[in-house]
Amino acid sequence: MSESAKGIHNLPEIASAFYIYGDFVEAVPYGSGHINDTFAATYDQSGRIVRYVFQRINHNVFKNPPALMDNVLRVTNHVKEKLSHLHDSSRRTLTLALTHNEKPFYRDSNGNYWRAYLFIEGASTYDIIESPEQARLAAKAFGEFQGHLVDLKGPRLSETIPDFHNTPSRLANLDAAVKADVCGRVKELKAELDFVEKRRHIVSHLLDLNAKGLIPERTTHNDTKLNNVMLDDETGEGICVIDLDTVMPGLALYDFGDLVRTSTSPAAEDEKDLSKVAMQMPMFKALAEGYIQGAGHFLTDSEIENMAFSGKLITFEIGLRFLTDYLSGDKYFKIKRPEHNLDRCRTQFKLVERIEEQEAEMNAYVASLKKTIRKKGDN
Ligand code: ADP
Ligand code: GN1
Ligand code: MG
Repeated sequence: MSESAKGIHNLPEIASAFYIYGDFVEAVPYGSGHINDTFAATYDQSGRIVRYVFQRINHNVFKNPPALMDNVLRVTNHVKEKLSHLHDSSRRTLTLALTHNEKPFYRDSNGNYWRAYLFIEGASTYDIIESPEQARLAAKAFGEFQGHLVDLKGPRLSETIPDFHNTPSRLANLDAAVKADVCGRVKELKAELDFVEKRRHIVSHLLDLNAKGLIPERTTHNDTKLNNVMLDDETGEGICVIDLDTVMPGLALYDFGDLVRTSTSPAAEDEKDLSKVAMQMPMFKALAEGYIQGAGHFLTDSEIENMAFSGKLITFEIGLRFLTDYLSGDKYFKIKRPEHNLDRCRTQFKLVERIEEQEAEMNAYVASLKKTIRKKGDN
């Protein structure tokens, strides 16, 4: 978020809308998400300083914030109930503060939608993976999160962004952006567009398996990048899955795939030096182990067999989205420099190549894990 974004919002007005005990002190920009505007808000509760998170929901991206907040409330209440036996259950799922008229969001005088969460203290998010153990614990937390939602009651959750992980439709969006070429950028992108051309045939694979009944629709997170899970500062455990805006019907492999995308490479998502991009096998192995620890009991054979493929597909898909946004004039993802989305696209495509080089080994490792868990299940 730009510094001016802080200036344009009336943060004391937002603070006064929520039923939060204590005196509002300040709210400062926080985190490195690409979509919402996030602030760490400080309150003085009789001399004790406590923090909340204020978030402006990006309503250009999420067209129906009330429906989105209804999803978030249902999901957080469900997970909280499941974990209520734990002594620290309030750190293990997001907790919404309500407004004075008991709503989970506030619409400010400029038409922006805001929500407030308890700040999860003593835990951190990471933009870049640091160790296989971190990868294992992050993947376990996302796998368990999917497990908690298996018996979510009530109607299907609203699709907060339709076709969010529909890779064929993401490719069609790129094709349309190339055709429109509103910024005259197509001429610079021969290498990237050739790269896409060679991989057109992979985009519908998971949806084809879904249509054949081999991969079921589930309630999934859909945005499982590493910085969307908070790891406990003491134990390293994935204590709380956050950024719940895209929790909706999806395929489990979308979640595992995005973990591969964000937790196997030592390079930043926008690294310019592509020689730093790598698919580190120890990270992949740890992710696969952690995810199976969290979710292995409900995954189908076909889901497990496509874990490595999902990493390639989702990395390719997000690369397509960055490229589309670059071609369309950077309307979707926040950028900090003119070629930011192109740099992000290039790291994604490089990682796809790195995955392709090692896909056979990745598949062999997952097959060995599958054998172990299915054997255990037989006993
Ligand atoms: P975005 O959709 O823009 O990615 P997130 O919901 O992921 O927004 O929030 C951005 C960052 O703010 C997170 O990566 C995390 O570091 C921090 N954050 C979000 N919610 C909380 C919370 N409840 N407690 C502590 N930190 C949080
Ligand atoms: C966005 O909100 P954030 O920064 O966690 C995006 C994801 C992309 C990701 C790429 C709603 O995630 O889909 O994978 O950027 N979220 C939305 O870093 O589009
Ligand atoms: Mg986020």
